[in-house]
Amino acid sequence: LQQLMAHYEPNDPESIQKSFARHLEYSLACTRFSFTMQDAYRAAGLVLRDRLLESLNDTNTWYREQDVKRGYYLSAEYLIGRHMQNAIANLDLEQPFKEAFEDLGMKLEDLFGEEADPALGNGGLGRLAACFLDSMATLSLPCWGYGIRYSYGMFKQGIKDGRQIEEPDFWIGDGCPFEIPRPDVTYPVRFYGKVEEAHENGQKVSRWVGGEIVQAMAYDNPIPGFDTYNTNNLRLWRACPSEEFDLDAFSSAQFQDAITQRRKAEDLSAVLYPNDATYAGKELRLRQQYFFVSASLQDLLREFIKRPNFKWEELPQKVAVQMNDTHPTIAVAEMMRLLVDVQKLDWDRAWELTRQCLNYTNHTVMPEALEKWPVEMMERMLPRHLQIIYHINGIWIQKLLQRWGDGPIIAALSIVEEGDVKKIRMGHLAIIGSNKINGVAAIHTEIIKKETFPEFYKWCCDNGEHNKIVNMTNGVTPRRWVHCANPALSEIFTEYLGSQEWLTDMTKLKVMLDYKEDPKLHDKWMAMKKGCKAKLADWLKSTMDLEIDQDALIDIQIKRIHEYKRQLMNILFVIHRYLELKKKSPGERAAVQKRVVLIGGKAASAYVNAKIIIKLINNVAKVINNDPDTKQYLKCAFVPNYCVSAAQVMIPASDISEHISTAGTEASGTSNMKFVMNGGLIVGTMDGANIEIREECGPETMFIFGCQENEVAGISARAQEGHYPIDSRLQAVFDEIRNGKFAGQAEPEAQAEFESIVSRLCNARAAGTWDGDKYLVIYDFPSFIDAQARVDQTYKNKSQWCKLSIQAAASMAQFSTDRTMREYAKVIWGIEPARRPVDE
Ligand code: DL6
Repeated sequence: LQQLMAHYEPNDPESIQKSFARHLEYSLACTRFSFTMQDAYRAAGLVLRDRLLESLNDTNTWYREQDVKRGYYLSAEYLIGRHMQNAIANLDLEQPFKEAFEDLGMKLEDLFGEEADPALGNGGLGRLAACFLDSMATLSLPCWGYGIRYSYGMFKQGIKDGRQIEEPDFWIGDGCPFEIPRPDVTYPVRFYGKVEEAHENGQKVSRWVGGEIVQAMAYDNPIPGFDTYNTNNLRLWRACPSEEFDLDAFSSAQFQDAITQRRKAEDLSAVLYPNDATYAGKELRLRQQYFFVSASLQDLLREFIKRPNFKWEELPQKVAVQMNDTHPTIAVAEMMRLLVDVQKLDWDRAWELTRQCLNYTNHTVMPEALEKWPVEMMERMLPRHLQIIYHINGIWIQKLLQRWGDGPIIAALSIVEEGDVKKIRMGHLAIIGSNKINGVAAIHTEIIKKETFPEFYKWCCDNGEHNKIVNMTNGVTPRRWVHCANPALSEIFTEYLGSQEWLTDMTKLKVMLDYKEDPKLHDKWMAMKKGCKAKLADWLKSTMDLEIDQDALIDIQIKRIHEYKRQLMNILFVIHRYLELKKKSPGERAAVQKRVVLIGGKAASAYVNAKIIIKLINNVAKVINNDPDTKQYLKCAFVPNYCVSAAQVMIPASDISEHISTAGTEASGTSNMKFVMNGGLIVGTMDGANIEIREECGPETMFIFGCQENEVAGISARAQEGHYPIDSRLQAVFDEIRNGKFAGQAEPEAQAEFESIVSRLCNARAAGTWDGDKYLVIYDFPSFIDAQARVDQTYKNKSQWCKLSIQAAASMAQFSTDRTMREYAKVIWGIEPARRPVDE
């Protein structure tokens, strides 16, 4: 058997075809005469899965044999996107797959189109986690991801009468051919119950008993690296009821209870919370977090303990854990529980190990995203953890008192927030229990030190731990975001560089700078953009029946809808552009640069203002696109259901994209990186990673506008004093909205909403609060208009534009997640690559 199993599935086209036919017939029970495209996709997925499995198992064996230090990424969200195209590329199977399927009369693109888009995340944080997985595998880093296998991912966004509607996304409907259920890998996870004190061998011990137990079952998702034989794993946990069905209950009144209990267990991993930057404080959310954290830590400790002659002292040399935002930070208390209560280590030793192994990333400056759990809830649900947290806090406060004496800083630094509702601050727990804390772009890391956690930073500096808070600028994977999303651009790079090496070392792209003025390259580059625009046009036509002029400048803003991201400012500018066009004679209009403005993104279901902004965009689009005077020159659309696969079509086609958050509010942004890698230029503020992209690519490649982060407080203060003039061009836009141009009597509800948005912005006295122009739309608007005018002006000169586009795309090496992951591995985790040798 060992010999039989040692053989690898061959990768030539004929073997792929045979394997495909076998899966169609035997795995999916199709017949030669009847199978659908969906069947074909699933069978092709299984062909890939066979190969992924071989590599996953061998990689893991290799890591074990080498006894390497392992990294574990704990994240409540992974916005993975479709697997198939990426897996084919990373396994280096593009050519044989293409041949195999073309020979069978099928196009690979059609197969790709059959795959559901696994959206187990909300936005930036989840997509970043997915890019990290790709880079960890590509760098042969022995790292796994852990998360939740939600049955329903991010909701599907529909638009009805201009408003967002949310539909469930049952992405695993017909099963996902890429995942591997592991019924043999399950862990019990307890909730509720009580803590009993007891004595064991003369020691006082705590026992968490009673309550309910849910089983966490593993589903493995192989993550193949590019240009390596390593395949890592994303292990997602599904909640299952603990006990099998009690048939006796059929005849008793407990039957209903039994069903309810089972359902409650299954509910745990049923749905992803659709909020990104706001924290809702719901009990199910804490249950989800503890569920996946407990299962993951049990699993990784089991792996550690399995090593021959393991010693607890070695844990930090063998294990590094990254907590992705506050969502998994109950890990601090759970690690302590597992080490103290289960493994019987003494407290101090366990605390040292915990603190050395765990690390925490902050992803947002929005204070409302830093989770806090009511003590009452935690006491009921996780009574032992509350005890542990109190104990950690007690020791921490003692340390603070010893150094600084009593004062307000003690309350500010405590894990427990006093008040009407006493709460546990998970951000504080994470910082105290971590080895390193990091921000996700240079400006963001500075804000964390000075504004989000200033007292902690003071503590670190006082203790000589200046490097405890570090910066790890985000990135994106060039495999998905250039090679798969934009094959034509990938071909250009490969042609000019003579190899695909740039896909694992983007510094190689600097060579392109030598050709940035070369007319031959310009021709190819423009043809590439044209092709991407044609693809976008087809996609818009087929998905939303929108026709666009492919010669127009394509201007895109795609991201979650948030007031701080200022989609509102974008649509106000579109109205301004429209009004300007209307003023012109037909002859004058013809001289204006044609533009198509596309805006897409989901709003959290309870985020009222964000939903009004979506409605406004749709209503403005309706007016503009139907105005015979202007529709040739300006088109605008809200693109529904923005998701990873939509991004893969939209991003390559853009000429410019909007990254226009108020300075100091966007932690990093990552779509900015994807756009520039695809030769799009940025209209942006000095915020997040825009700042670093500008440094790398050159200021001439970016249309920067707006106030700087250090000016925001002063401007807000002046605004509150009433010194907040409104530019006449913006005033004209406001007047048009108020006069009912975009809703009016036909839609009184929408009219009232739009007016309320305008009034709120103009309520200068309340600026700096939720009620005023908190995000300085009015202040930044005139310079936004200027930036857009510079865009039009620059775009007139096609070869200048092309040169800037090449220059920017070729200067993006810093923003590959390969660079980011190398930094995490070196600075935070202390993990080395462990490349699996070539198989004989
Ligand atoms: O770090 C990834 C990504 C950043 O690029 C975005 O700037 C930031 O908004 C996003 N944050 C979230 C929500 N975070 N929480 N909690 O997605 O992270």
